[in-house]
Amino acid sequence: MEVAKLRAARLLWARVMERFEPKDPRSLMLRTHCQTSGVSLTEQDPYNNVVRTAFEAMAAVLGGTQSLHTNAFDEALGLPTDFSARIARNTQLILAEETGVPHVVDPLGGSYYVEALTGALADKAWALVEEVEALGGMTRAVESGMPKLRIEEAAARRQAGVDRGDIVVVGVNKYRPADPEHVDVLDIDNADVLRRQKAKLERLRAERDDAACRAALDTLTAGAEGDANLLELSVAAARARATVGEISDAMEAVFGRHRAVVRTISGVYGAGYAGDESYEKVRADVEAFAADAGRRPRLLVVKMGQDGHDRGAKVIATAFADLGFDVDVGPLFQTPAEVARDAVENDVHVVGVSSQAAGHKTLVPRLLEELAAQGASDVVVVCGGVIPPQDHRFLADAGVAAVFGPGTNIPAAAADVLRLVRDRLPAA
Ligand code: B12
Repeated sequence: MEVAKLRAARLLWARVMERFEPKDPRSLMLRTHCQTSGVSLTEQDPYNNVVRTAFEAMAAVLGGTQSLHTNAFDEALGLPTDFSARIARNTQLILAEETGVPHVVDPLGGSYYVEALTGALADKAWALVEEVEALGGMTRAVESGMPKLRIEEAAARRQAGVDRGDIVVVGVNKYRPADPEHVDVLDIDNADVLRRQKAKLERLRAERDDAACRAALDTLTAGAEGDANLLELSVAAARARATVGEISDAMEAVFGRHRAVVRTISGVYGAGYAGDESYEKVRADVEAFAADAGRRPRLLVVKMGQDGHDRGAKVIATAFADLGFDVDVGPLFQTPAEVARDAVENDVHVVGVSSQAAGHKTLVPRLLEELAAQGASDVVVVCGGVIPPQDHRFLADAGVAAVFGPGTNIPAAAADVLRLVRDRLPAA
């Protein structure tokens, strides 16, 4: 499939470029960089990821990529260590130096299957291009939320397939090892990183020519008011040692700041489970809770700190809603205090923190403090996302009721969350 994807992309690129009647025929040639998949890599049985990455890298080369990034096997646990990065690098060296595949142009060209797949993919992708064009182009399409919703639908459908076992993930929903493998994960001291970054900023501000920096930022703001080349002006500001934050502020003064609208989809996850008994059992338990408690269990799914990964949060939100929970979803980049306020205002039973960017050890304890300060320590706090097993104890000690990492089966997690909420309810 990935080989056909690259071949189809090359076809479509040439089709689009032809419209511009390029003077140099090389403009018709698509050059690509590929990264092997991160989302296919698992926390469970992580050495399987070496094999997955090797296959994916091979597919990229067979598809004719010009440049390649191979992911490390500890992808779903944390940032790579020197050990895991070396294996990822060597995967490329073996492909380049031992297999011989890079020496052949389009080695699968002419295969009936790959040609048919390439043609079918090109047609389907072209239909999408036309749909986007009909919306007025990609900028308009993004504004309408269409591409993001399609991605979220695909993610929810795939998650239902994995959770139900229709899509096999070795080591996760089939052939799961009895004794989980222990892997050393790179541990980063967030407080130390913050201290060092602040010191670096202070040094930069002390050493730069402030007048020149201010002038470059003012020119950028003036440029944003007109139709100047903002990239050029931003580069000039960066050369005058302006920070990314200051460069953004200079443009924000004119354009304001983008506020993403949180949209959620419904029914897509549940549809993947139609007629499934264990799924229906969880739904029935949720209904029973609603009957007993007078309202549905209410979950607030949140993203805190500098963490823009929202796919897991969205998948959880749609799946829990399909299972009968009332679900609120917070915006990206919230502070613990904002989350606590939302939890209180929405009177939720449970806050579900989805954390992918390793902020959990800093942000989650603060959230628990904020909840306590706002008189809401009865709210159950659970976490999900990329949280290495060695941090689970730390979070439990801080007051987190459960941690659901990558590979979590959602109906099972929903049953656990429901039980935690029931346990926390005052006895009738
Ligand atoms: C997809 C992805 C991206 C996408 C995100 C798209 C999006 N809109 O979300 C893109 C390409 C944009 C991206 C960018 C970056 N990424 Co990224 N990304 C990933 C990746 C490969 C998969 C995450 C994912 O979507 N998984 C699929 C979802 C469905 O799974 P999930 O989130 O784990 O959720 C499941 C469970 O965890 C659980 N769960 C999750 N939340 C909750 C909440 C509740 C309440 C419950 C009950 C359960 C639950 O249930 C879900 C279903 O099973 C991970 C690695 C990995 N395999 O996890 C890296 C990863 C998270 N990224 C990483 C990094 C470093 C980045 C970048 C900083 C890279 C860079 N230098 O630019 C940027 C930062 C972007 C930003 N603004 O924050 C690192 C974070 C390192 C760390 N934690 O120490 C990771 C771990 C990869 C790595 N090892 O280096 N990334």
